[in-house]
Amino acid sequence: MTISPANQKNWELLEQNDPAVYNAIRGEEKREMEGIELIPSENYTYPEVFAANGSVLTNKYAEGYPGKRYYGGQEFTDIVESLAIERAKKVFRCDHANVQPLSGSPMNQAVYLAFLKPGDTVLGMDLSHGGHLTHGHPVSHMGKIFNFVRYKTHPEKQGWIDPEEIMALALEHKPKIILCGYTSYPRDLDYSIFRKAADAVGAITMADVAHIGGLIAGGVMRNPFDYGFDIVTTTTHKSLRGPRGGMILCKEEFAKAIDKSVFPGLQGGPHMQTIASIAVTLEKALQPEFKEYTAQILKNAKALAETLMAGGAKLITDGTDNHMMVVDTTLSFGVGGTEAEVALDKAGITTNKQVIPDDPNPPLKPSGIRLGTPAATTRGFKEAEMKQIGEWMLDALKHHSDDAYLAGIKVKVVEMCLKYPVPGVSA
Ligand code: DSN
Repeated sequence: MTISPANQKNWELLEQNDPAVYNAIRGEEKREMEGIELIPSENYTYPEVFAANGSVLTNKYAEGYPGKRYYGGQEFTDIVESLAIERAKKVFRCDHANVQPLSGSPMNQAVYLAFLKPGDTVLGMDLSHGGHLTHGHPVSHMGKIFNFVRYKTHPEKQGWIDPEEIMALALEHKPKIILCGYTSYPRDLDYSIFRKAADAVGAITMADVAHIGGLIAGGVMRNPFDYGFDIVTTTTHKSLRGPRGGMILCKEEFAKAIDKSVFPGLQGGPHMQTIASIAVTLEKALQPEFKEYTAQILKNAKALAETLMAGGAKLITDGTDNHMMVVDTTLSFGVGGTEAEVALDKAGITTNKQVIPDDPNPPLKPSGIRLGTPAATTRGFKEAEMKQIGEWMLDALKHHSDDAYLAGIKVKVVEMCLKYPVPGVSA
């Protein structure tokens, strides 16, 4: 990565004046360079995003929207936000884009608050079956303000969504919003099921595609707008590879209410350094290489899933259509999700513990782990490396309490990782 003299000086100042923070950042760089990142919601962003995200735009307040701001000095902030909006509309083929949500939770909250009154009903996916906290989990504020009815995956169909249940729940509860999307569901969605249920009860359709936003942008997974969806939300840092942020994309008829809900309804000044970074990310997503990248994410996920299943791992739904796998480590290897996460960490492979559908165990001690391939693919790993990683994982899970054995795997992991630079980080 080329570092400008001023930028280099900034790092020197940080090292001198706050060595504790400086060293923690350097430690994280080393961790990212030496380990295999399999948390499905994480990625390595672009060098250009590091530049935009660490730029002077962090100094600027820009409440409002391009051409209609509450502070002066907006000639450059208007340029970056307009670019981000136009590129988002092109990438996702939609009428309108709001690029100001600070991240995933506020983006979903802004949609609910735009269209619902307290007590109104939303139909969304249960967290333990693949949904997200903001999809109405009782511990979330949204779950307390609105009446969320939560669908689960089919108990006899290996964790697959049950179309009949969606329609039956819609007819019974008459939600104002029908929400689909997930954080731990390893399949694509048939959006027409949700559209049909919404049409039957006059609901708004909303898809939270945070995990698969990049895969939709690359054209390798279905786009909810092709199925008549009204609103799509996505974070920008997962499969899209951008900075941490969120976007709300919608049909024209919802645009005004969405914009008003984000600002001034929910947020104040947008983070312009993030918005510039989102613009950079979306320009990348429009290039042919991005399509190849996203296709490789899916190939890598299949290669990893097949290796794990061949070695005795039970995957929820017995495979994957997207970038993600949920492994029942308890059933497969007699190892709980927490122990599996710790053992894999010791082997240099980062995953996260994960509840499985109808998990008998609590979220901090769940039955499985969740894996994904966006970060590994960014690094340049292909099917052969994924197969090797799968073998190491199987080995680590079978020797989960043997620290010396796990340390031996880590040596091989580090050796392989150092051959594949982390963009914007490795020299
Ligand atoms: N925390 C994200 C994930 O890991 O899926 C969702 O917000």
